[in-house]
Amino acid sequence: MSMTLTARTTQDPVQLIDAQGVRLADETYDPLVADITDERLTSLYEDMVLVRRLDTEATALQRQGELGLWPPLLGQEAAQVGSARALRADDFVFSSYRENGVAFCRGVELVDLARAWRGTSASGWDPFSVGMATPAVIIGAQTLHATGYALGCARDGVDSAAVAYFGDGATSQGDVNEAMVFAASFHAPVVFFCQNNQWAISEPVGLQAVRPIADRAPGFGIPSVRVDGNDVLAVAAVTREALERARSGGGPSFIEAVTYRMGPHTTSDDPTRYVDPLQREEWAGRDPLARVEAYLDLSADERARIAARSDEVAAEFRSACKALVEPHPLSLFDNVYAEPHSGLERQRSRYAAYLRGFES
Ligand SMILES: Cc1ncc(C[n+]2csc(CCOP(=O)(O)OP(=O)(O)O)c2C)c(N)n1
Ligand SMILES: [Mg+2]
Repeated sequence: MSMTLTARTTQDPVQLIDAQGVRLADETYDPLVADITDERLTSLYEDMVLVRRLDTEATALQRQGELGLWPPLLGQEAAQVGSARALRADDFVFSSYRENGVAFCRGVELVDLARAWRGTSASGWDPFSVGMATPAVIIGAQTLHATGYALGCARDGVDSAAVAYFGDGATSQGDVNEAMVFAASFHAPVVFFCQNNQWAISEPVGLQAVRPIADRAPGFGIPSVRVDGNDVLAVAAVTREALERARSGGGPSFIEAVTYRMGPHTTSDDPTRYVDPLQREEWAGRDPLARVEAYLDLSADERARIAARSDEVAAEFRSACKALVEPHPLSLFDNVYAEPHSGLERQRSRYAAYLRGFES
């Protein structure tokens, strides 16, 4: 497993394993991943295989009418696993709907993930048990939550960090820009982790960003880095660097993980109407799993063990999903306020009367 020295400009994404599986030496980032031996890289690879299998199963479950919706993360496994595995348990993640691979790494129970996307709970899981808030569907809102949480960490005097995950499209949203202003002004220990998957639904990134997205952050006073988002090792390295900055009082960082959304925006989308198949094919050649497979050259036994484990995860997810009990419609009104609320009570009783109209 040879190393080739790479020369990098500020525009070039950080890359430690290229698309062919060649390990590239990098004097800045190699020390940050010196402890990631082949054994630990195999573990990251296993995570990516499991996450991909889970994603495929979830997409199939939606097609079979078992999930209400699923936002596939096919192609973005390295960005999610590499960053999530760089976190400590006491760090806190604020994500969008796309980060189901991050949720898996944080230890969100499969049944909780299923209930969020089957729509049998108003939320999904207890955020404090896994250090990850439930997904934000309001584009970019979670960057403000992360910044506020990070300021809380600083005031508590702990060295935990908050990480906000969001997409390329979200960087044009006001919330994200406001979050960066606050984070920079108050040195919040927050990492802005942008997965540039080249699309905001059907809008290509070039329509809203004439320069690399990472270039926006320095204008707010936030250091930024572009990383090959399909290179799990490089993603781990830049995330560790950003976390270290946050922990040591260096304030916020911005990471642009350059990747590609290989599937639809969600299961409600038909990307064949706007994706150029040649572009997709080009990105297929940069697959995040294939390059680690080429680099590690795993034995057939090891591959079989990982494949079997991934089938177990998929089966567990499927059975947990199908066993979920449909909630009573009136449960929608539970847990909205901690104390009785007359306006809500009025709505509840009207809705109860409406439901009674269906009783024969
Ligand atoms: C405030 C807000 N505006 C619009 C939408 C509709 N919407 C849902 S996903 C999406 C595109 C987001 O793209 P990006 O930030 O790149 O994330 P990706 O889906 O690619 O992961 C939009 C506009 C929304 N959910 N919230
Ligand atoms: Mg996007």
